[in-house]
Amino acid sequence: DRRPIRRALVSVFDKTGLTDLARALSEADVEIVSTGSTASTIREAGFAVTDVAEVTGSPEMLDGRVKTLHPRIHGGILADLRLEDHRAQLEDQSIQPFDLVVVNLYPFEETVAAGGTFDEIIEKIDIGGPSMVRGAAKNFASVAVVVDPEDYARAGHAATRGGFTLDERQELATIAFGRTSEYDTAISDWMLGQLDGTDAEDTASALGAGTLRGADGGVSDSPDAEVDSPAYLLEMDDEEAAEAGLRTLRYGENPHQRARVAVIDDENPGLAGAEQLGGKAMSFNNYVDADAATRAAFDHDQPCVVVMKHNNPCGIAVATEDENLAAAHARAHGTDPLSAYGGVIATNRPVTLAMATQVKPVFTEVILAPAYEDEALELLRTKKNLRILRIADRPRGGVEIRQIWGGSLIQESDAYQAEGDEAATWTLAAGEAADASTLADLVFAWRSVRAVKSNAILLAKDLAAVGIGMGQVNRLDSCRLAVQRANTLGEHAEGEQAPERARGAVAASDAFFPFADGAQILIDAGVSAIVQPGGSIRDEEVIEACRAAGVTLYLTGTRHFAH
Ligand code: 93A
Repeated sequence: DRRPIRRALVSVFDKTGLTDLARALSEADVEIVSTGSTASTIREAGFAVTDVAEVTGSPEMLDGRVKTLHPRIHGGILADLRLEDHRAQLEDQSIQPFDLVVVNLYPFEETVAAGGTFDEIIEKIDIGGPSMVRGAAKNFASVAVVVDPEDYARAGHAATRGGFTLDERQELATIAFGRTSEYDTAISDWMLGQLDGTDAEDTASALGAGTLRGADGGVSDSPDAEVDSPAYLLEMDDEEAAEAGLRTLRYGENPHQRARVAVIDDENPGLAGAEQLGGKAMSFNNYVDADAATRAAFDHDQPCVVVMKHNNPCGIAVATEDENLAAAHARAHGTDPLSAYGGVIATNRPVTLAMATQVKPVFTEVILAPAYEDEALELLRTKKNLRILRIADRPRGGVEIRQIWGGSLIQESDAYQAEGDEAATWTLAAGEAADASTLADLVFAWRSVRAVKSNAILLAKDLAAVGIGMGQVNRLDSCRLAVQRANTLGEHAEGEQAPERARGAVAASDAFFPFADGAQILIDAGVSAIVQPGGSIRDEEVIEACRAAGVTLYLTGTRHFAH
């Protein structure tokens, strides 16, 4: 399947190795057809060469923009010589076929790198060269194509040995398409860099390019400079998205926002690829709350139930050793029964029928658990809208990425591995050491408070939150809110007053009290013990307030902000 080389088209910008190639081809009696300065270089070296203009019958035009773009050239490159009909057509037009095409392209990349002007760079976009290369590569059945001076020696050698084999021609064609593809990518990247930021992004996503260039907006050799265009993640069609592990959501945080969810690791799909056992499709906000809920539930080693609303727990409780999960759910629901309406429930244990029976009457958006007892699942499935998800046991720790303007924040996830999280390491700063049940509540409160958006104050009693103050811009207000919610939201019969649950509760604060005033609010409400990191320059004032009231105060030395 060798094809003898009788006629070669040679058009090279870089003349490296050209003379040696011309010599080898001449010695093998190959006719060389060449463009302007390629032809003159060969001729000056003393070898015979035919000018392209002689073949086409028309002169180079438009400052060289049109040299080889002619049927007498491209017919000779593209004819499939295995076909009788193609051979006949060439004969009709007296076009002679080429057996070898040797081209290297205008130095576009080099001109950009050398800081050429806009017009210089545009002129270095080779049109005729890639056309010949692509034509010859497509027609590797009949033609051999060489784009790399490194391969000239091979070409000369092949000419004397009866030509390249089919396999060799196919390999050369593959190299050739690699080169034209690289060349066009360089052009496309440079063009994109000529647009201003907004246009570049729009254009990139309209092209489905998927990548944008680095901050300099220019061409970079380093693929590291490429960043994923978030717009592209929404713009690609559903089929493409599915291939990339993306699923289209009905909408985003609000109905006018398009949205998708991406599974990063098929092996560990986590929440993003969790198995849904019932209910409507998950929404964007469902995922946000489900994420926070599962994290909070798996922060606890004991059986735990969390009720999440708007990324904050409105209920959280754990079960004691001789209790079942339903007891924890009842207490978590009891933290704030009003807000539990429309919540997302997560647990770190299999859902029992008893728990499912309690969940059923409460309007709930999503329930997530590592497993469901058969009867529990059957019962929950009678609620057509309730999204039921089976999740793996959620590991603690890992790495998390949050997007900011122009970049990302990357950090180790917060987890209870920090020094100071073990009660044994806490410092008793005021009052008497807590008894076993108070200490258990303090440990529960400390483990739960980090699920609350800062500034966070969590009041707990009997292994359940009873009052949560979340997301306030000062700690004093979070203390007020925790107490107020503890004393107004407890379950009570109609017409009866809500139980004053702050009295006798314990309190956890996610970060130190900058002043004694916040702690004083808790003390006045009757909390029996407080756990907080400490570390404020006014720690002494806080300690003194607790001491004066006989309130137990532990310092952990560790804080757990959640912003
Ligand atoms: O200007 S082009 O885009 N138009 C053409 O028709 C054409 N034909 C060959 N560029 C063209 N070439 C390129 O010219 C080749 O890719 C090669 O890089 C260069 C060789 O020209 P010369 O032999 O005059 O140095």
